[in-house]
Amino acid sequence: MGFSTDAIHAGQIPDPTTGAVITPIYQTSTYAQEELGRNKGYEYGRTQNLTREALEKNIAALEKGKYGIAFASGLAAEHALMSLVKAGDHVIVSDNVYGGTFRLFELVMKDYGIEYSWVDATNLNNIEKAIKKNTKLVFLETPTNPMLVLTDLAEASKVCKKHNLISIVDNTFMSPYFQNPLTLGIDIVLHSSTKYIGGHSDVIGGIIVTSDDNIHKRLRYIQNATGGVPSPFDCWLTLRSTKTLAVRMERHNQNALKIAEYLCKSNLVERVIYPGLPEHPQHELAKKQMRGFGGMVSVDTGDFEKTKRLLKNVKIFTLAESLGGVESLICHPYTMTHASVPKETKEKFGLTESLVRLSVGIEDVEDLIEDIEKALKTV
Ligand code: P1T
Repeated sequence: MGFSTDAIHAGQIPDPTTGAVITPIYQTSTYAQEELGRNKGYEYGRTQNLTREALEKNIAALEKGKYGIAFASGLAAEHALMSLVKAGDHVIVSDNVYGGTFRLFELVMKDYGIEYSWVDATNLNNIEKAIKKNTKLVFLETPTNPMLVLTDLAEASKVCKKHNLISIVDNTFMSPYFQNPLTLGIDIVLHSSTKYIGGHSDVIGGIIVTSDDNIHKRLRYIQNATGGVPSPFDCWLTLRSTKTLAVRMERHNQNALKIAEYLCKSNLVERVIYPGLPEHPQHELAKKQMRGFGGMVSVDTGDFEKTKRLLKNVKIFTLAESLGGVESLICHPYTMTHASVPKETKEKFGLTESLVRLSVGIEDVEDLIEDIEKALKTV
């Protein structure tokens, strides 16, 4: 099936009781059991929920995987992934990931005895060099938040397979519409479904997709045992959103490219980062492993005062955390999304105080460009 057909139909069957075309919100914490030891396969809401199952099947299909496992947030999903390792194990992570991922790994999981190495994964030799006897997982984010740096996933998966390591990709920025890491040999895909998958800035969620039976079995067990599950209503909202993912992503992509091109020509900023620009150092890799370039554009004005003016004076772009919604957002990663990351680490990969991250929405692009231009020109 094509992407949009799957997005609209996969995992969704008319309701067995009424024939309702849209999967209902099974808002129940428990299920009546016919007699001791006999039930309809549903015992307790944390363990099984039909709205959640529909969402899991739907996103698994979009990511070309066998199994989806939904969580209450992207970070709850990442936390569950860390249950695949135990004290004394080592995890390799691409540097410059979402600040909350850094915080979870470095400032929480490390205290449980898990060891992390942060590597520049644009060069796969760095992954190979970081491998130790106790390495179990490789966690990659591509393109990264907010520097939009890429890792070659086909090559990275080869390195992981050669050393018997489980590979994980945070695919939040591309959504399943533009990138499918499992088809490039990656074992596990993770999304903050709060972002493009949810698409309307009204729901927090996370989802993991894999085709590996053993990994699925373990994560399904962890989902129930640790309990970070999404509510039936949140699953329903997310399912409603995936139906339009393809059309939204096309428009995000078109708008972001136009804004990136405009900013490149404008002389109002110092640096524009967008994988769809031929100037992006990994533009060829982006074309190879992605089907589009997404809606995220990072811009360095070169001057913190100018950045503050831009953040303050935009009218259509809203100054806020998060991304991937239909409405355009603007953010200051240095003090917002990446506040937990030490100053030196941020500056090492170019995340300066004057950097601004745009989550380009699906409004009329002329209005968005005018909004940025006016704000940049304000003295
Ligand atoms: O917010 P949550 O649903 O828990 O997802 C965490 C997360 C994971 N991975 C990536 C790449 C992310 O960008 C995020 C969340 N990011 C933001 C809130 C942000 O503004 O960047």
